[in-house]
Amino acid sequence: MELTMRWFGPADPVKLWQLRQVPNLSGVVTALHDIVPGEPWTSQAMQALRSVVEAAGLRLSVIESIPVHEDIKLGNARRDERIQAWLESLRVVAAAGVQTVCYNFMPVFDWIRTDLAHPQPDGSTSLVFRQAEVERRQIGVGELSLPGWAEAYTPAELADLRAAYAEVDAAALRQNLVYFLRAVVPEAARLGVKLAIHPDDPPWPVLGLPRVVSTTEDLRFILEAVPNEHNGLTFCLGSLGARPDNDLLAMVEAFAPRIHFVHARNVKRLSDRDFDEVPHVSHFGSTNLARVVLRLEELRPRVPVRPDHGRMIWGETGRPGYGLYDRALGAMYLQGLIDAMRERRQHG
Ligand code: DNO
Repeated sequence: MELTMRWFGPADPVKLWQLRQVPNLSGVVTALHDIVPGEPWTSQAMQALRSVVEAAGLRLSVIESIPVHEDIKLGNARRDERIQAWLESLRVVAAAGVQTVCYNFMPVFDWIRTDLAHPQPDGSTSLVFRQAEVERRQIGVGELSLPGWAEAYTPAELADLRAAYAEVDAAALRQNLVYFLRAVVPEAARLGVKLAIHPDDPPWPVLGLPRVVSTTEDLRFILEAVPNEHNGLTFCLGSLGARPDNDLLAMVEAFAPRIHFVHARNVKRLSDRDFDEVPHVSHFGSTNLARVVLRLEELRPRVPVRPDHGRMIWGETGRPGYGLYDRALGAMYLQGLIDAMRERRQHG
């Protein structure tokens, strides 16, 4: 697989020159983070992003994400207009030579954690999720704050959105996803861009909001609803692996041709609905990460993979989950697995 890392643009405390020094890292995963969801991206901004990445000696491999506006997920009167804007962004991304686009279809909140700096026995901190905690807390400003969404809405907007979702159950959300896919996949195919939906994180309904990208059945439904290879998956081991009934190896076997992007990270499940993020190294987590990555390398040798969330180690401070050090360790673990598989392939 192509080794990549995520970069949050010029405001990211982790710099491109630092990523460039991670051995064998070739690709960058990024987005136009300054453009508000729903606004079409401009080719000028996109080309500028590409130039910055290339000037650092790296390749712009994946866009993560073009945000899907809530009007699309809600399926309301403005969805067609929002879809047109999304397609406009997609065309701009394709024109910059990017062939893989990650997106998600989680209502209101993207990934959710209850603690972004939970102390671990070795003195590091990591992101953790406790179901009881999320249910106990009132969501509002300053609560469950997360990089990405906490600042995205005012409390009034949040209340409106949650009220709008009261009308949208899982079946409706699924239909809205199919509507979106039918509108965007043909254009993605024409542009030669692989779309890769990111699974729900965590992969179950949270805060009374439906989620429809969580299980094997969900993924199968999505892939079959629009049977085109440009309608594909981001295989996020950490998201899917938080759920004990998700058999990741079986999912890889079932969906390999449609897996266009891989997020590798490890979680330790403490119960059916509680987990800690742990080092990438296989035996720390509840998933046999090494086995899944080896199989992915075997079946999908060309797709981009990135180490996902890291812990905070060695005194680093920064964006929770996205410091440099532990993600670089994760990158090297992945590189080791990829090399092992290549050796095996070439020399038996
Ligand atoms: C979290 C990420 C997600 C992901 C989006 C994709 O760290 O994996 O925020 O980027 O869900 O749309």
